[in-house]
Order: sequence, then structure tokens, then C-alpha cells
Amino acid sequence: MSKTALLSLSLVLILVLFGCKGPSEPTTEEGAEESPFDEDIVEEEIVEEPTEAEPTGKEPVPTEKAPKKAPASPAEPEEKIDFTEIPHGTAKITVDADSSDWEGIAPMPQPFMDKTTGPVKLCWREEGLYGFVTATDDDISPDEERPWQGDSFELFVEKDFRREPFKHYNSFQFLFSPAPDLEGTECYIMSLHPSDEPELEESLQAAWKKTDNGYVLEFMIPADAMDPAKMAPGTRILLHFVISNDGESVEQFFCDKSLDNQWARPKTWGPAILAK
Ligand SMILES: [Ca+2]
Ligand SMILES: [Ca+2]
Repeated sequence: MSKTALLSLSLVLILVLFGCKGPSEPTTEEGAEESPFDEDIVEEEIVEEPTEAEPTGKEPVPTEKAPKKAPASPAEPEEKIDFTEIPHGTAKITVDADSSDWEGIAPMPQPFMDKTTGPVKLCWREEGLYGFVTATDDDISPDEERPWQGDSFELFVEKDFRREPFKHYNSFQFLFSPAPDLEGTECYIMSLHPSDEPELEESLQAAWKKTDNGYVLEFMIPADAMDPAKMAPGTRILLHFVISNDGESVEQFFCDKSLDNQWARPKTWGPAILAK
């Protein structure tokens, strides 16, 4: 073999070897580009799995414990109210100005006058609210049109115990006056309230009688006229009463009628409760 022939053969071998290596490199590069993308997907899948599993495993535990952990909210302390008791009249009462059916019933206190007892008795029965008033008055002179300006007994009742600052459809003013001009024990009777209910006024009963130093007056307000205050133990009302002599308040239960129009402000009247 000549030298020229050997060189040619060597060149051919070199070209063949070079030609085989050249195209193989890019395929490995392409594979290297894909691998990081695949790893990301795997990582995401691994991360997602525990986050979904954790809450589902813990959820039942707190929902079971929650009611036990939540303590009963402490009840708000009720406002302390001093109620004056209106006794229950166990014996039948006849509205006739005779006090014999009141012997077992104690007189009402009069906190406004710092008196634990006074000339007014009240009691309740299923049929209504009763009262017996013993007034000292040496000259009986009622005012039929404006009883509060003459000799009279006024009873103020807020029947729903809302303790409103101003009079409303359930705040009532009942007025009873001795009536020397009328026959027998007949009285002047008036009912003042925001709504006009003449049948209510007609349902009120009263009787009076002169005494040595004044008069006595007995009355009854029927249960229907006291509605929504039920004639039952525990019923709460606001109450005020006044005995007037010639328009001047001489006996008062809970506030001063002549001051700041308190006669028209239930909130200034006294809390009272029907006793057992
Ligand atoms: Ca009687
Ligand atoms: Ca008088």
C-alpha cells in the first residue's frame, strides 16, 4: 500500500468517527431540558397531599368539643326593683263604703311621705282591684268636672309595667270623689287615659260615706279595665295614688303629684306587685 493510500484511509476513518459523535449530543440536551419540568410537577403533587389531609383529619375534633368549651353566658344581673306588695283579698268585698270586709288587710305604705302605713288600703281579687280610703276632711267639696281640684282620690296605674316617661294607652288615671249632691253612696267617677273608652269608665264602681272627721270611699276597678295587667300573683304594675283636699295633695304614695307633671309620667310612679 502506498503512503497516499494510507493517508486517505485514515482521513476516512476520522470523518466516520466524527460523524457518529456529532448528532448524538443534542438528544441528551433535549432530555435534560425536560427533566426539571417533570420534577416540579412531582413536587407540587407531594406538597398538595398533606395540606388536604390535615384539615379533614382534625375537623371532627373541634366540632365535638366546641359545645363543651362554650360556657353558658353569664346572665345579666336583673335591675333591683323594690316592689310594694298589693295584698290578695281572700274574702269577698262589697263596694258599699262599709269597711268590715277590709279588717284583715293592711294599709298601703307611702314611701314618698316616709310612712309605712297610711289611710289607703288596696287589694286584688280575681274580679278586679279594690280600694278603701279613709280621708280626713272637715269640708267636703268635690269638683265634678275637675276632681283633682276638689276633694278626691286619684289612682294612677301603668298596667303593662313599661315604665314609660310619658303617659300612653296603658297608663290610666282613675278619679273617685264623694258626692254629697247625689243620692246615697253614689260617687263622681272619672277615668282619664289617652284613648277614649267610655265603657271602661262605666264599669268602675265606688261608694262613699261621711264620717265624723271626713269621709270613707270604697271602689273597685274590674279586671277587664285592668287589662293587660292580670289579676294574678306576680303581676307587676306602676302605681301612684293621691288624696286631695280642695285640690291640695295631702296623702301621696310614691311621688309629688304637683311637681314636674309627675301625674303624667308613669316612670315616676311606684313599682307594685300583686302578692300571693
Ligand atoms: Ca265594703
Ligand atoms: Ca275638702
